Amino acid sequence: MAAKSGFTRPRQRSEDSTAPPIPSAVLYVANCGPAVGVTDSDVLAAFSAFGEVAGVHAADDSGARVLVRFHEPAAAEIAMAALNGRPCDRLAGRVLHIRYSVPVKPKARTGCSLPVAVAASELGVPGIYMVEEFVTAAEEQELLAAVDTRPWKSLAKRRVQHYGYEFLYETRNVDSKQFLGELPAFVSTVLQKIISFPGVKKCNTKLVDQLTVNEYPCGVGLSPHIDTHSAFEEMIFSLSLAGPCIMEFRKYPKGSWRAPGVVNGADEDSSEESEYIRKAIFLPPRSMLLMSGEGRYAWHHYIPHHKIDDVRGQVIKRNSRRVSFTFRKVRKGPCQCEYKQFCDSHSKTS
Ligand SMILES: O=C(O)CCC(=O)C(=O)O
Repeated sequence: MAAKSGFTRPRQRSEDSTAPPIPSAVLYVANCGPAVGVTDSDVLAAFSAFGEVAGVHAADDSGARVLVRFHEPAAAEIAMAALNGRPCDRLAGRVLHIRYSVPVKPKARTGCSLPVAVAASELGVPGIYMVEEFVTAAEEQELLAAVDTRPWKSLAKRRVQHYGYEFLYETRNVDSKQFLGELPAFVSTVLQKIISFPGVKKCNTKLVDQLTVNEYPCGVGLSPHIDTHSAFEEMIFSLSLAGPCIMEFRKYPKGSWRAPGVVNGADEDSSEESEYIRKAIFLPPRSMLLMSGEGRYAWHHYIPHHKIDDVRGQVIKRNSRRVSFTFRKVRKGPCQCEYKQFCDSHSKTS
């Protein structure tokens, strides 16, 4: 969406920067969008009070950030002064966080496609494990049928369901005090099987207690992100159903953790660092992926927004949908990982 609109999230300004932000006619508005109950027409009504609005677009696939494009930069400036960090009457007192948006930079062409691993042992990312045919075709159909009879929540480009704890896209965290209940019975076979998954560390309590089901239509992927350390424990399992995809892992050598909603979940065009290590793995339907250790804590994972994937010269079409079941365990205290520069718990205590 950001790429379609031609604008994206501005760079994070360093704290000691004294340069004022450069005004533009396009505002990047956080805490606003369908995931937080605000429709495009609500946004239009709220911002039209300051000048003629040329369009409202999703800023990324979070459903909680939009781009508001004015015809005149002066109108954007007035809206910014009136609404940034203040309750907006026309949006039931919602506090918006607004910055001037910037044009999307053309992507650097590498000239070569990324080799795609078909086994975790070939991937070269520590802590990543993958098992093919983790569930049978019959179990896959049962899991899909179970979620298809339950209500979906629509985000900008995909649909989700949450069990155990609600995942909050605005903060990329959970409210650990709001327990929704045990994980549903339809995943009990999966839960039994993951105990003996390669790479699983022994655990005296439940291995997982939160489930996010994602349904991606063909051509839709997921923005690069590291799951917030303070939200979830070390092991994250993701079961692919209904269709295949490629998952890319990115390590930013100078990478650091930034506030949720700024880098975590940012759209793919807004990476601030151009240099990073890229690795990719093919995830067939019915495969289970475990992200743990360095691969979970220090590498971003990302699903490219493709309709077709090139796996070692073989063209693999994405299906009409891919449904993933991501199992995580909600963290109850601060994260004690050794990857401090990626850790929000560390940044809060230091
Ligand atoms: O779809 C997947 O396999 C991964 C989902 C994921 O990373 C997420 O929900 O944060």
